[in-house]
Amino acid sequence: MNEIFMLRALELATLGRGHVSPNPMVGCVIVHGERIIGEGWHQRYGEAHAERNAIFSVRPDDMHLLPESTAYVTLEPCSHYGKQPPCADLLIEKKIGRVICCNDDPNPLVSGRGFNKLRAAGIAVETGVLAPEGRELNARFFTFFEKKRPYIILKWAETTDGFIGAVGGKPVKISGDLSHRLVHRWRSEEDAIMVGTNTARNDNPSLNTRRWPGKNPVRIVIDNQLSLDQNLNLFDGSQPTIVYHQIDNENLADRPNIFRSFVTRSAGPFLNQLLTDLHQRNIQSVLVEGGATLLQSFMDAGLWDEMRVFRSQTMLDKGRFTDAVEAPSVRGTLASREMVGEDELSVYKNSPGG
Ligand code: AOF
Ligand code: ZN
Repeated sequence: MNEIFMLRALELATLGRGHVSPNPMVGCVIVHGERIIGEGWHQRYGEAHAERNAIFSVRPDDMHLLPESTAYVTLEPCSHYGKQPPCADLLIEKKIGRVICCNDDPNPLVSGRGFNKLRAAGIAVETGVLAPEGRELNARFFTFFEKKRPYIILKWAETTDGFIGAVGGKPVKISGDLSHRLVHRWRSEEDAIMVGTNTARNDNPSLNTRRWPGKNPVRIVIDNQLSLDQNLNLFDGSQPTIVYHQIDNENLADRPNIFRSFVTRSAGPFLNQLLTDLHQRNIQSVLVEGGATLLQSFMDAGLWDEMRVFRSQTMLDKGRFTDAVEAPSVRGTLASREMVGEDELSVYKNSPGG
């Protein structure tokens, strides 16, 4: 039965998707005997945690059952005062009988302390139930705290003959309309979107979510020499844009919503420095949308968690585009494959379950 109730808690947690980052998605089910008497989830960043919502969903008539009930929570209850008071304290105050979780909270403010607090109050605690499912649900949150970098998704569209575009030319349309819309949805689910210099210059992308009703992520562009035209859509100020460059000049004037961030040549690999900076800015996930050089450098450094590749039915016909750019070759384990309109979408993961 433990797994069935935990599956329900995991399902509730997903209702927070797109609204709780950089917090994790968390769900909670309160069970008396075999009856669910309360349910809740973390609905919005800064607002009540899952346990609080679940406890206060219990009918007044059932409140006295809490000491004989079990709270199934997808993550270790928190023990600290953040934007919300500690969930462990609430569970203790309400005298919950038992707490069962999927995973320990990797956030150093909590990690282990939530469980210790509960145990010290005499509450039975069990963790590790559906642990892989819990980690998968919050892969971004776990990667952020464990690897000290954002979760990285590499995304591209390639033609049947294996090309991703042309070097200097106008953008070539590769994937179809449904895929395009899906990418806007993906953008709304991540904290940031990143492109390289050539993509910013040639495609002049807006990198927003205008085709999906979700939030707009932070935009990131690599512009080593600060050579990009300031009239590009990326610099329209509609969303924050972080520019990583290697020009050491303290006098660079920033504009509202444009943040220039210097990456030195001497202090270690560029990508590592960039990811450390993003970690410090509390960015938990990045969708890297190209071009080929940037995607390849993430792959070569082993710094990626997912690849999402559209294969379209179009041919680039190398005869017409002498400067056609070959798509990177995929790596990792195939996690899923489906059709999106006319395009085939394959998702690869760097580590199983990660
Ligand atoms: C829980 N239940 O539903 C969530 C937890 O600033 P705060 O107070 O919202 O705290 C955020 C941290 O609390 C977050 O980084 C994570 O460690 C934990 N999230 N904990 O017990 C929840 N969302
Ligand atoms: Zn909490």
